[in-house]
Amino acid sequence: IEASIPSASRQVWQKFALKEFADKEEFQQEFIRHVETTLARSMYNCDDLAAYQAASQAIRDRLIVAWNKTQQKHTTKDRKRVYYLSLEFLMGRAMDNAMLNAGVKDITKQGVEDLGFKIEDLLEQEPDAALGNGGLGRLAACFIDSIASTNYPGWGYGLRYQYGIFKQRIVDGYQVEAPDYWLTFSNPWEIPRYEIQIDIMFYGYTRKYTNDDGKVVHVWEGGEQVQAVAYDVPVPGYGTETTNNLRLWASKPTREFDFEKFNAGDYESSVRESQKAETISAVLYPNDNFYSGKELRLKQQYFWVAASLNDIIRRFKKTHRPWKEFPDQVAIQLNDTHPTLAVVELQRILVDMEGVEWDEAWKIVTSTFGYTNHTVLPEALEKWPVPLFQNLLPRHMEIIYEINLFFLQQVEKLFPKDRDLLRRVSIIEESTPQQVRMAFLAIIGSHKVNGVAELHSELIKTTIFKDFVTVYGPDKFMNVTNGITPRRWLHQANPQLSDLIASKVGSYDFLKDLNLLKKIEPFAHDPKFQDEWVAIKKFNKARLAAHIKQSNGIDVDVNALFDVQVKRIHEYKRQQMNIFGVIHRYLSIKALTAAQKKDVTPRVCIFGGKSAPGYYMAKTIIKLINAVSEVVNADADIGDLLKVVFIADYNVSKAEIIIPASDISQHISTAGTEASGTSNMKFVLNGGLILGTVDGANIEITREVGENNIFLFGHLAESVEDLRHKHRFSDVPLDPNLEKVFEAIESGIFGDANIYGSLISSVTSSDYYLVSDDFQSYLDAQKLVDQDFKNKDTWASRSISAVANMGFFSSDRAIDEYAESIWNIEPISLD
Ligand code: GLS
Repeated sequence: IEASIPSASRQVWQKFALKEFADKEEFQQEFIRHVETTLARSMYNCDDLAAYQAASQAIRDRLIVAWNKTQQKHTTKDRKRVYYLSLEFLMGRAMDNAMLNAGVKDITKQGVEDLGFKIEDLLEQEPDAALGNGGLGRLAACFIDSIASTNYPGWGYGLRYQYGIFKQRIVDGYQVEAPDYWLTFSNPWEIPRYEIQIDIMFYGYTRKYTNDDGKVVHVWEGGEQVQAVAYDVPVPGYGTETTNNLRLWASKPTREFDFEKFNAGDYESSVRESQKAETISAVLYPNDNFYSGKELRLKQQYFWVAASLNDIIRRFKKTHRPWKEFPDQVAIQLNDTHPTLAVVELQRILVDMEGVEWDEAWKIVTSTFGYTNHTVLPEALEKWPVPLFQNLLPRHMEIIYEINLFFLQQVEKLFPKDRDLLRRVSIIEESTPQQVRMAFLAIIGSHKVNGVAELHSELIKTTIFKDFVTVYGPDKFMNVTNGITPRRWLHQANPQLSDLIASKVGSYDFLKDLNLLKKIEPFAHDPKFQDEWVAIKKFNKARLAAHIKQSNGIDVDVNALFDVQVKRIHEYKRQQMNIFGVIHRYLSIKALTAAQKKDVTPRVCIFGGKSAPGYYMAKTIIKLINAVSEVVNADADIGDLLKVVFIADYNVSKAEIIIPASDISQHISTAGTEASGTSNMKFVLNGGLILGTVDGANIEITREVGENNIFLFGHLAESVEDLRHKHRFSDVPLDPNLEKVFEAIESGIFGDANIYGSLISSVTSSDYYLVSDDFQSYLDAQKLVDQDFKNKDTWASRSISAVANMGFFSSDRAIDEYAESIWNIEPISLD
């Protein structure tokens, strides 16, 4: 390596190599150095923000020492690595996690206290890195935490959006979006790599010629160029020095951006061109589980995929191995279909640029990629119109046709004369215009395809990808049930519960081996342990109550049952059913006598979540929740028996406050629609019980914690199709309780009923999400919750048992499964 220092000089380097700070004083020294030099401030003008920045710079320096060591080790070991390609990394805040994983939490806490600050105040200064929409993006964040914590060599690749998911305000009950410009103050957790610049081309044309060896060579040229610049985010593992890398790409104009115009004095239009380049990575598309076929989105995808592959290949080439060994060194995981262009791009690089034969190249490609599907919802499946695709990426379009041709020939051989099968599995959908089916391309280009919970993995084999099971056999398809990192979702969000568990487990080892939670099960019926357990829940509820008071001005009673549904607002997740249930509860309480009211279990119904900006129905649901909240909370007949709260701008850092405070959380999607869900796991891990449908990971949670420790209701996935059919072809009577709820809304007690017309008619006409079919069963389950919550001891023991059995849902377990059965990689120890 050219830039390496000659051996003779290395001693000096080693002598002065940066060391990790070992104690409080060393931290303070670094802190003050950053205040005085990096920030150019002093003790006379150091506010909480400056203190946060200085502290995070000091911690970041420490991460970089470990990061350098890790990268050197991984380079010299030269073993296979995994690259996790995800358009979303919903990281949240970094500082608390960095302190914990780097093992400097106490040092930092005491260190800043002596200097006149409180650590909690500093942590509050950090904006969330909200580069994702919901579960899919947060899963990627948990996964890279686990890859580092389990010592696997692996990088994440994503986009460095300047605007993350929008900020949500509630105005007059409606969602209003504001841009999330999260980089106002420099981001201490990223290292710009201005030297890593990669040219990316769009548009242009293709041509071919025959070279001197008689080989046909394809060229793609004449397009627009932009540059990808790398920003590295260190990802520290917990309880290990391993610190991996998350590389995020930002788009910049190329150096030669339009010299002609510039020289001709047309500065404005030359600058406009350069601004256009920067918009590629400017903003995250705010849709969850929904495809919107915008050209800029396809540009983002190609930009990110091309930069990442270029980087991966550059690293591979340094080892001077033959191409056929590429899959022995590199595993690439496609997080949903968003990075599927990588399949085509790798084939293009191998065939067009590196002169590898098509068949050999295709073998390398398919051995390299794995594809994770995250949804069966038809509206979420990516299909790009051929004309748009062809214009933006002409050579890629040709290669896709070629891949499709070879694939269909293979199918034809296996199933001669089945023309309909060929039509069904073709990458190109024969519609007008034709469409490129990205999921099919991802399946054909990968050696393994996985779903994210058992039911979901079965469903993809029997519904959307059925024909591919026919073609490839069942072995290509597998399940890896999602998981969550216990570092953030237990220890960081709920430090007291983590401490209590540690007192029984005997150490914090459960944060690395979550199955050790089993050790608390013998204490499920221990009154003293129960008391401590319940006191912590109450503390967390008080913390949330204070937040609610501050943000909504609503007083809630911490002794009431806290019932929480926080997630993206979507019809399939059925927040509408929840709010209809709340209205039913409200009407029921109002009909009670004073004596009867004494038996009511007081409840606080808490909602949170963002709607996609263009999703009318979801926005109407938010409006209804807020309208009900206003009426119910102001009703003197009701008092503390029922409160309804919509917490605005739900995000990762709010989740860390909300989740530990729940008694019951709702995961009530129509059976078969929620691929997995991951917040369900977070709630149970924090001692909350679930009210849920037989869907996604709820099913495996039930298996692990036992049927007594979860409230299940509703129709099963296998009945959904029949029920929908009935709604289409006959008059299904509306559930009578739901009818009363609709009458109440239509009477205007929650304001202008016209606003909710479409919400009601979606249930009364087709009821695609089976709200009416499940409503009675839902109310019954709710009744059981009310009754059971009265028995405090039993409730506590169920909560403890449930937590004791959550070991399976660590993302460390999920990553081990991916490593073993898809990536074929092994951990590397740093010693
Ligand atoms: C999602 C699913 O909807 C969730 O059920 C799943 O838990 C998550 C991670 O696998 O992926 N798919 C999606 O498009 N957004 C999601 O949150």
